Amino acid sequence: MKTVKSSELFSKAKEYIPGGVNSPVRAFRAVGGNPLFIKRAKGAYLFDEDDNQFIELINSWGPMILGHGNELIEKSVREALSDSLSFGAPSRKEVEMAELIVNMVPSVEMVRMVNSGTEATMSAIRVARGYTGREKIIKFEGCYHGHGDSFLIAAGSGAVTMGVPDSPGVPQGVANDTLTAPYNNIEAVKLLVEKNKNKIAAIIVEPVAGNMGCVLPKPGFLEGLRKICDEENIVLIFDEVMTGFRLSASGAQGALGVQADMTTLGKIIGGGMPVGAYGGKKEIMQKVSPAGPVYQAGTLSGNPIAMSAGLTILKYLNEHPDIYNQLSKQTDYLVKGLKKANNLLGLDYTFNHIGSMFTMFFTNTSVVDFETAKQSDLKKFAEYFQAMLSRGVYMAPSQFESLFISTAISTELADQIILAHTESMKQIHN
Ligand code: KE4
Repeated sequence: MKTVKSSELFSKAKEYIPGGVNSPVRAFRAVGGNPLFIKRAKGAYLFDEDDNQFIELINSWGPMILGHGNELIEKSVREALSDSLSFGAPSRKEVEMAELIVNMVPSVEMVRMVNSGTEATMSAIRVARGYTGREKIIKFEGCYHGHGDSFLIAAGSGAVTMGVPDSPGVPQGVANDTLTAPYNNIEAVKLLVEKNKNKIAAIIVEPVAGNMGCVLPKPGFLEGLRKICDEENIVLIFDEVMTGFRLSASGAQGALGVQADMTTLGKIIGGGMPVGAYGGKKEIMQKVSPAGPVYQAGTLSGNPIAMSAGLTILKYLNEHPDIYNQLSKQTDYLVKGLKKANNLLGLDYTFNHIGSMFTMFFTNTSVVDFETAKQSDLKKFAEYFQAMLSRGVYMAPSQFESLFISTAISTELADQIILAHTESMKQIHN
């Protein structure tokens, strides 16, 4: 596969951009080799600067659920362009967008638009702290909520001590207020709550985890969190930046039937444009400036071009809920084919999947949290990633990411992925 132009671009990029990329996971550090520089995309395909073509299972980390170059979304953006790119003043589309999100996500009664998932989660915990007057939060190991200081925290020693910074630059003072528990471990949460009585403002969780690979909540886990939060007056925040409008027209909450007090959103709601949002119960959201004292702001929040793209994709998903059954069926077909190929090779790697999200873990243990996800053979994963890339299938360059199916993945393309997978697994297990 020719990669001359990508390699040249990567060398130049590293002179001007840290690591040559604007987001670390794109640098292929976990899989080796140089990243490919993408020139354009259409439907289920990415095309790189050396004109290599790939069937892609990243969907830009979630947003492109309708595939690349969706005519409706692009038309709405083109039409909006002639009215100027940004006003920095309230606009009709922001009201329409807020109303649509409130109508689509039952637990959201009010919503504030921001520009990324990170902004959404940072803001949500500030509001939860302002609303409760408490300072500590609980997050789960392996869940990622963006790069806000409060979230870049590893588990402290023992399950009941404070967190430790997971990155230089995160002050211990911030880490002291972030407690961590293993995903799916409700007993650990109860212990933390007992040890920090009336000090915990919020529990933030990915209702279906995608950032340690796809990990599903065990039956009773989310319900257990809901119960604890009700009993202890803790704000339950579902970080649905990834699952929002991915697992159903009302996200994981709609698919799994557990409601949050606050919800953070991103990715799909921008249709590919930079958009995030946080929302929840009216009594909580009324705390947000200028309605209330909790400050949060943003120059490009509710940007009219981004709202045009977001309105178009959300309206489409809201009016075509059958899409989710179609995506689930297609994902089931693909996962079945991948599993069958593995079985014929005597391999029993673990698959986790729900709706149009899935991950194959290079371990045969069941993966229910970050510790079990980390039992995966990362060297094997890297070999697999490169083998698939060489066969024209572009996957997430990390074992600890979920893959996504878009509506552009037809049965024919799924068969091509299964074939590439079969050949790749033979190659790396010889
Ligand atoms: P952004 O700030 O990247 O828009 O969103 C942060 C975020 C928050 N919450 C969840 C559940 C998320 O998955 C994310 C971002 N997801 C990663 C992919 N695992 C984005 C890819 C990247 O970091 O480049």
